[in-house]
Amino acid sequence: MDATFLKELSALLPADAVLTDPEDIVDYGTDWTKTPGMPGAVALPRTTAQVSQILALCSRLNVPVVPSGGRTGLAGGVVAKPSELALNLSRLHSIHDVSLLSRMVRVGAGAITENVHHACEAQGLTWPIDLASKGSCQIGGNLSTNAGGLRVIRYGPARKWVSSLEVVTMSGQVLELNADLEKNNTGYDLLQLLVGSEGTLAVITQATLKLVKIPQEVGKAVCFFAVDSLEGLPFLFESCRKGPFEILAFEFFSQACLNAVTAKLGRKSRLEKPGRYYVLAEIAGEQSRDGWLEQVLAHPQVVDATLAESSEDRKATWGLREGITESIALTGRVRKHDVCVPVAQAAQFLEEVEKAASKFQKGMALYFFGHFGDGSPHINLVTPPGVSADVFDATCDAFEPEMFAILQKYRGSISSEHGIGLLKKKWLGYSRSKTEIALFRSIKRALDPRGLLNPGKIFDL
Ligand code: 2HG
Ligand code: ZN
Repeated sequence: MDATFLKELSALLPADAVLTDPEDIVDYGTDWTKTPGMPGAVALPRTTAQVSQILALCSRLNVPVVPSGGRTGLAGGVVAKPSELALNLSRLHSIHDVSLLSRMVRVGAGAITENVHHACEAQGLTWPIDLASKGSCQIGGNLSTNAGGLRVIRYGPARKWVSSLEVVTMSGQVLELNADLEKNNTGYDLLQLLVGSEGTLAVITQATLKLVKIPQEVGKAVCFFAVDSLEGLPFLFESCRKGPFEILAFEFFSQACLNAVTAKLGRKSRLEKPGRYYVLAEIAGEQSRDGWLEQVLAHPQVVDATLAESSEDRKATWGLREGITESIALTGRVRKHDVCVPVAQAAQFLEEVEKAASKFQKGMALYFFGHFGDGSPHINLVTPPGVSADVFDATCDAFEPEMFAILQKYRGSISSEHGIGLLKKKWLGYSRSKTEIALFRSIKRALDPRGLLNPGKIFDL
């Protein structure tokens, strides 16, 4: 990294806020996918003013910048190169008092999501974005990627739960977008443009988050079902939608996922009879559900079911779903896909993908799980035992175009929640037209004319 730049950067920040030792910086150049990366240096500002000065300096000296937070992403969005500065926002972690009147809380981009949940809990409120990575991920990253998580079916993604953003542009200008207004029809919605832009348009430094009442525990239960085929999933979803309760989550996973979790994490299935697929439906409400479960169980596709009502039983059932990513990671190399299709066609789409994958099964194993109720399954491709990394990679390279061609037929999205980052940009054209991508480039140039902010992420300029 250029010596003049490092000298000027060090003059702007306290000594402990600039890291250059390769051992100290290596973790700042990658995310949970472990895509190789190594920034030239890391800056750890504590204030918005410092972020602004750093970006102004980088603009003046033409140094590319990769913003990051908890680095729990799954698309390589924070992967940095030796010519790039990693700008890590972790030290902007303030959490201000919750406003009960407006039901909002102002936080720094580096506030850890779970800490925000804890801070709001005492007031009976929560930020309703619930992610498996909540103990490490940060609000800035949640908003930059428009994170989804386990309760999108009930609350929607992160973009619905933000009222204002403080951001810094590449030239160092600080902007406050929307100022906590509930309504604001004054031209383009820049706040919503920045949510989900993966740090390519501006750097988020603070956010005012919208909160909801913590959902009441009354009548909360987790139904766990085993079904014989993919067709059982829409049947169960429709049955739950018709049921006398509210659905807070509707998740599914395959037998292969259950095997991975039970084997690797030492957990047990909570059902006696195995199925090919499992559904975890979290429900709540005071109305009696007598007879409902029996009626569902009578369907030929439904093999077994159980209802977890106590908080321990609910937690144990959720553990089977929440442990999947970690357990699959232990089985070998993994390629992750987080697609979205219309919910009414999700089972049919998965059937087609399964069929297409059958001729590749010597070199890769297919793991389906995720957010069935949002039409957003996770498709993980995993190395089968005894298969080399090279064979696995070649098999995935051959299968993925087939999978995305199927997705395109359903007019699906190549990313429902993890974003495009670095890893999925070659597939962007399956979900976005040439005209849309050309507009993306125009927007990028308007905010960052020299392409210095998170270069090469989402698309190439
Ligand atoms: C989840 O839903 C996350 O658990 C991670 O989005 C999905 O590991 C994955 O592919
Ligand atoms: Zn997910």
